[in-house]
Amino acid sequence: MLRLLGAGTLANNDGAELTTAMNLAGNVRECMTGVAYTDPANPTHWGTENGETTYASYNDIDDFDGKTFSPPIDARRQSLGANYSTWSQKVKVDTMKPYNLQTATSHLNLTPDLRPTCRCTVTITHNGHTIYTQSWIAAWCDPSAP
Ligand SMILES: [Ca+2]
Repeated sequence: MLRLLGAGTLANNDGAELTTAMNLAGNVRECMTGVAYTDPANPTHWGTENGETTYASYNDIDDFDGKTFSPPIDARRQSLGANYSTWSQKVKVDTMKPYNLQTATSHLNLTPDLRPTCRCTVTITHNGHTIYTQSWIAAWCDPSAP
């Protein structure tokens, strides 16, 4: 009986850990949903631009590439603080071929119309172990199109 209860407790702990990880991934996805596809002032540049020194100042998707948030952030880009110090959110942004979303390609310093799709991936780790990974596709939209 004790063995059964112990197994149930372990399963509950694993479930709670996965739920937390899924929510932390959702936080990053929500952060990145509200920003531009490319930097409005410098659309051919990949990564953070001059002056974008904190995640609060990131204003386009590729600003998040390669960044790790630990402690993690919420959807409003606020740190979740010491209670989550053993968790991290790691972000990767890849340019994908628009006619084959399974294939990554170099973003070079192309304008967004020449690299119109990217895959955003957030990996959640807890105590150094990967718990959850989520990916989604973001696409550029020509603002001059009718
Ligand atoms: Ca930027």
